[in-house]
Formats: sequence, C-alpha cells, structure tokens
Amino acid sequence: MKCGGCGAELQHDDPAGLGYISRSVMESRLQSGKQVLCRRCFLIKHYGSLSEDDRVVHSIDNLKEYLDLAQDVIYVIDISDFDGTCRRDILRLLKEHTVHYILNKIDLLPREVKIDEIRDWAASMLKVPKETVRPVSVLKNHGLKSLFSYLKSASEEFVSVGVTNVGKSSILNGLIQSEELTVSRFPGTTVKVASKKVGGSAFTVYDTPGIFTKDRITDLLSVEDQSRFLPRKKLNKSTIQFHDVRTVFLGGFVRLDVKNESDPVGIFHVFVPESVTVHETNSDTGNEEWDRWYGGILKPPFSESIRSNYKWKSERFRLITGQELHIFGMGWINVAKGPLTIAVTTPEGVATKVRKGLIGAKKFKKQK
Ligand SMILES: Nc1nc2c(ncn2[C@@H]2O[C@H](COP(=O)(O)OP(=O)(O)OP(=O)(O)O)[C@@H](O)[C@H]2O)c(=O)[nH]1
Ligand SMILES: [Mg+2]
Repeated sequence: MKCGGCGAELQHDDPAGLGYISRSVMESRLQSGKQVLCRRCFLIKHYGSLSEDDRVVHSIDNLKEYLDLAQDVIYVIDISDFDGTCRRDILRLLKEHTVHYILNKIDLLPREVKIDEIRDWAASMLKVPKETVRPVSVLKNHGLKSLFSYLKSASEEFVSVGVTNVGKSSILNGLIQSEELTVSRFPGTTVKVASKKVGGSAFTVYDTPGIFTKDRITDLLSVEDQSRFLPRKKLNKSTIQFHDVRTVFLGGFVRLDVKNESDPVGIFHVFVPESVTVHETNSDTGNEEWDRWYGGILKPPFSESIRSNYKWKSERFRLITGQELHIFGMGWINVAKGPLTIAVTTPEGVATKVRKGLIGAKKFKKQK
C-alpha cells in the first residue's frame, strides 16, 4: 500500500526510511476510514516541518522513468520564475509526447497584467499554440474548471511533471477537490508517483516528484530558507528612475550596476518575492559594505553568512525598452525606459536570461 500524500510505499520497519508508519497507527487509521499517511507526510501536513535529511533529490534522470506512464504530459511552470521552471533540458525529453503547459501561481503577478497577455506571452516564448497553455492559480481557485474541461477533452491519462515547488500536487488536489496529496513550501515534497482519478473517472493524472535544479538562487538556500523565500502574495514591484549610474542589490545574492543610456532618465522595475530586500545605493558601493550587509540588511540569505563562501561572476547586458532580464529563482528586471547597460553579479552557476517583456513597457505609466 502507498502513502496517500507522497506516493511512497508504506513500511513499518525503518522509522528513518521513506513511507514509514507504525503498524498500530496504520491499523487504527484504516479501521476508522481515515487517510493513511506516512510519518513524513504527517509531519509536513500537521507540523509544517521537513528536515534537510528528509529530502529526496530527484534529477532529470528520474524523470525519464515517469514519462512512460502516459503519452500526454502536463508540464507545470511557476509563472513567477518562468525561465527557472520552464527548462530546456526537460522540454527536450518531452519531444515525443503531447504536452499541455500549465502556468501556475498567476496570483503572484501584478494586477495590471491581464491573464490573456500572460498566455500569449508564454505561448510565444514556448513557441506552441495558445490553446495548449493554461494559466491557473490554485491559491485563488482560478482557471481550474476550464483546465478540467480542457484536459477531459484532450486525453484519458496524463503524467504531471516539472521542477520542485511549482505546484504540481496542488493542481491535482485542485482538480480532485481534495487535500489528499501532500503539498508544502519545501522543495521535494512528493517522493514517488501517486495517481488520482479526476472527475469520477474522466481522466487519470500521475503526480510525480519535482526535479531539483542547480542554477536558481533558491538552490543556494537551505530547505528552511527556501520555504521562507517562496512568495505568498503578489511579487513586490520597485521602480527605479535614475540619471547616470545606480547600484541595486536584490538581497545579498544579486548586485546590479546599471548605467543609463536614455535621455534624460532611465527607468526599470524590479519584481521579486516580498522576502527579498531591494536596496538601492550609490554605484561606488564596495565589497566591504556588501560583505557587512550580506544576510543582514540584504536578505536572502536569511541569517548571518559569509559572502566569500561563494565564487562570484559578473555578466553585462544591454537592454532596450520592453526587455527583461530574468535571474533564475529570484525575479526579473523590466526596462520601462532604456537602453540600459546592466552588470549583474551573482554566485557562479546562477543562470540569467534576457527575454521579451512579460510586462509591457507602458503598463505602469500612470504611476510616474
Ligand atoms: N501563490 C501561489 N502558491 C501556490 C499555488 N499553487 C501552489 N502554491 C504553493 O507552492 C508550494 C508548492 O506546492 P506543491 O503543490 O507542493 O508543489 P509541487 O510542485 O508538488 O512540489 P514537489 O512535490 O516538491 O515537486 C506550496 O507552498 C503551495 O501552497 C498558487 O497558485 N499560487
Ligand atoms: Mg508535489
């Protein structure tokens, strides 16, 4: 028998292993008709706790095992970290499949961005027909009914895949209108495949463990800090208007040195989760100040740490009005009035991408 929350095979012998539940607890839950959960899921659900040791790291190789489960794939993307969660290496593996794209967490985007615009933008980034892209917010119960009708008419079986924490299990819970699957703010909650019949038996969805990445800012954080980092409400927007040069820190992990090439001022917006400090300062700020502020004024990291624990790299970009620079696992910079030259400094291994703006250059014009 499998754990109803994470899909692990239940066992009574190894309390430290996956799927552990004591025999007596399991028997009493079965007798009273209650859902049977392994101890790990029980602790996540009722105490919100997951230790670093309980983490099961799944890589892209594990994903290959699940893809045989169905021809139709639901690929879940977190719209607040589009480039960090919409991965070329995963998409390459899906070439022989019929792929349906879900853009989850649209509640995190600014109110001004219309759902249809998000959909058009994502379809053009993915180079796929718009009908296959479904924007939803499980949190706000938005788009799930129409997702259900769409999936029902598309196939009888789907395997749901994506990187950790994008909301794969939440979406399936939303579709079956239950909280059976374990959902949490920690990455790596689902550890094995769990299948659910949706809408009576309209179709079946296999929920799979999220793939861990290595190039997102969030990958530098402990399990506890990743949970703290995860946005709960709309991303914070900071607007920066300046004449010559400006330095902006996004927490301790990202330094932006921006030079204006537009007359008379340059303007850009920064979109990051509310847990990230956006600190605007002088361009002559040196490494000594950065070291002092790191993990203090500049969060994340959320506790005292040493910046020299990482090797740092700088990349330079020239962005024109309407373009964005996405920093994987952090957020993005939207150029409202450019051109701007941006030097972005992050720990080595963190990926960045210049892209066509998700948010139109004139979106927030009235506020200036
Ligand atoms: N803001 C917002 N948060 C969401 C939404 N859907 C899910 N979440 C949150 O995202 C976190 C991860 O959700 P899960 O459903 O566990 O994600 P998952 O993809 O199954 O994660 P793994 O099993 O670790 O791969 C939880 O804290 C959810 O509450 C949404 O629509 N909006
Ligand atoms: Mg899950």
